[in-house]
Amino acid sequence: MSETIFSKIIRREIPADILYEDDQCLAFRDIDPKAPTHVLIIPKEPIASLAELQEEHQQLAGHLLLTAARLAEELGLDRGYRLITNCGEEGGQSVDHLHFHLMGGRPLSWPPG
Ligand code: D5M
Repeated sequence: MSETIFSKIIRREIPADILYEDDQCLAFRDIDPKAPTHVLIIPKEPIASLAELQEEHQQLAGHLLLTAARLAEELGLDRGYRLITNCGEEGGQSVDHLHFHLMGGRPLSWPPG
C-alpha cells in the first residue's frame, strides 16, 4: 500500500500528540477532534483498512482492541465511550491506514450520520 500521513507519524517525521506506543501500535490524539477525548489507535504495520485484515493479524487485532480499552480507562472515560473504524469510501475513511477512533467525554448520538 502507499504511504500515508500515519506512517510519517510512526516515524516521527511529523508531530503528533502521542499517548501510547509499543512494538505493535501507536495511539495519538486526532488533529480534528469530534469529542472532548478523540484518540486514534493504529497498528505500526501499514494495513490499509479493516477490510485488509488477514488471519495472520488476529493477535494484532486483539491487541489494538485491548489497547483502546486500556487507554479509555487511563483517560478516565468511565461514563462510556465509542470505538469506531471507518472502512472504505462509503464508510467515511479518509486515511488509508487502519485506525480505530476512541471517542468519549460527551454523550454520543446513535446512529452516526
Ligand atoms: O479518520 C482519519 C482521521 O485522521 C481524521 O479524524 C483526522 C485524523 N488525522 C489526519 N491527519 C492527522 C494528523 N496529522 N494527526 C492526527 N490526526 C490526524 P478517517 O476515519 O479516515 O476519516
